Amino acid sequence: MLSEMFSKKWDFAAHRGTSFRPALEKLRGAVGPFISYPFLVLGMALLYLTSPYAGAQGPAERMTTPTSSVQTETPEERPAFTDATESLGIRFQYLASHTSRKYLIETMGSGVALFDYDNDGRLDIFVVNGAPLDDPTPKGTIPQKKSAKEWNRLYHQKLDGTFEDVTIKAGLQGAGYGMGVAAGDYDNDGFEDLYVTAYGGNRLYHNNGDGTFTDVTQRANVAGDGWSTSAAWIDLDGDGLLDLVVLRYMQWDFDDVWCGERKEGHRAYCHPDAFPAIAPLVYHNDGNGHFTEVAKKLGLAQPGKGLGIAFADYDRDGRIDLFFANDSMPEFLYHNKGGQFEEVALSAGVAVDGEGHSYAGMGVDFADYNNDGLPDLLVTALASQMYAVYRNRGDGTFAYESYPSGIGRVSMKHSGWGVRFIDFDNDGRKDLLITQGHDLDTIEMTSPELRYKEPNLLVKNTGKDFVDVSSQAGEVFQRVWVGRGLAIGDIDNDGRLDAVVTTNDGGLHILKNETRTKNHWITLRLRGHKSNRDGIGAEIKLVTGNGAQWTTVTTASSYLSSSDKRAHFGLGNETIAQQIEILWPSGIRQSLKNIRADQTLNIEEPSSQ
Ligand SMILES: [Ca+2]
Ligand SMILES: [Ca+2]
Ligand SMILES: [Ca+2]
Ligand SMILES: [Ca+2]
Repeated sequence: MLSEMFSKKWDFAAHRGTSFRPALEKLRGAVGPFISYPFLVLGMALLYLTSPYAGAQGPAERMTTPTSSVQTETPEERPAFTDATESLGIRFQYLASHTSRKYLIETMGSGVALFDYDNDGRLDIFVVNGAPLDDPTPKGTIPQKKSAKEWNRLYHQKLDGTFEDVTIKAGLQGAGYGMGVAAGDYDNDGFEDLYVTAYGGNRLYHNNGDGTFTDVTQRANVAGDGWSTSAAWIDLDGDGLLDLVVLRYMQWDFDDVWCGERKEGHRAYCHPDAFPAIAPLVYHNDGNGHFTEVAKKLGLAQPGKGLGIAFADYDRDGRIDLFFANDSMPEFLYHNKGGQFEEVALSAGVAVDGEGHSYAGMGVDFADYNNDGLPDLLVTALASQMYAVYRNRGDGTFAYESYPSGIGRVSMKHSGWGVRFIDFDNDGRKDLLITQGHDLDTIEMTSPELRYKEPNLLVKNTGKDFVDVSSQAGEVFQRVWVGRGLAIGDIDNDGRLDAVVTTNDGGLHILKNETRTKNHWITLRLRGHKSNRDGIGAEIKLVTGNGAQWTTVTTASSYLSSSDKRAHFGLGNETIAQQIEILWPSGIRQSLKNIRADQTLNIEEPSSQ
């Protein structure tokens, strides 16, 4: 009870720039974790009474207790996604160049972005492609694209909802063996720019606003080297300019290493343990088109095996924190101390699983699934490891809840990559969409109960637990792919979140959400002025008669991919959002009242509170 009160009050007490954490840490250091709670709760309660939130609808109950506002699914409501790729005019094939040498790079790609590059209000798609590999490929090789079939692709969504390939006009054919992509307007000119990661050097493309992009990598100083994976745009120091965090997988080269049985057809991709970890690249945006690498300076240079990145202010101290999903070693949670970061995953309870084991952390999302105002974590992993669910307790620590949440049961035999919490049925509770498929194409020989190709996973958040609803959600969830990237966004602007999925050495798939529901929704497109133009890092609280929901504006999370920056909320049967509170990265707070449902709202950052 006490901890429940604590976690509820924590949100109400949160003010950007006002940190309660040092006080908490001091108290804990002095008197231990349990004795400090009453003091803290008392303080929080006082703050609550003087807070602008006092008297507002309280947050919904946590996952483990049934909520009073649960809406039972009526017979006519049914989850449904269809594969609309071909009918929308997209034919893409990812070239992974699998070889007999089983270079690890072949099985990891690739990523996809959903973003609106021409500001016509319709989401466009950018997909990353590989490059040809020789068999064997000499050590030290940086693979290069040689023909159009290896190009990255930009697809523009036309007025009628179909897509046209505009890669050549845009100048986005790319270079090298691509991995991931991150969209963000780094120069605040109103046009989304693209950062594309690869093995052997990354590229930054400035969006010129006329349908063309310019490769500004050298001038911007953001090429990096080694094997880059997921990247995220986020303003780390609050100067209104998006900085860039680029994860790297490992110290790796085209060495001819045999892993798996020394038997014809049994050679396998090597375990990450065979390669040393490596630090990420963190680029500070200097504001003049130039970036400076600051990973070490910011305390973010701990070597890892980074595959997925997500961010949220988990301890509600007003500063965005970072989570790096590492493969087969402890995960990293970087607490933002204001200018410096401290890696706290172990003490926060998110470094390992419930039994203290590390696992193959791949994709990640950092979002509040139980509507208590505290961002939670989901990290995908390989089959027989379970996806990790970490529920934010509100005291700077997380509870490993893969079993009680139901995620353990639905993920035990699967290997997950891209993941996002999405409220696909607009009932006000964040569900989950996950791309799946093993990294080893030999897995069925060594583990006959597991599968290399797997269907995507759709998991419904019932308010009590997570339930696998894939089998009811359409034929597309019966199809088996080597799923990798996943980006989320409302592609047809009908109020239902759609998805784009990439597959290793396979096609790109548009999953159109055709869920039948009478539920209402609101989508918010933020435009920052003092803050970064995208509003990335803004925290939004939306209150309806059913309770409150929270989200952090981001294009990151998932795996190698970049999602629509617009914030989407399902409103259930409510037709009005009584209140929308936005905490901009600048610290400016904005409050909107009685907003009509079923619309996309453009929100400008006010010049002051
Ligand atoms: Ca567009
Ligand atoms: Ca721009
Ligand atoms: Ca924080
Ligand atoms: Ca839902």
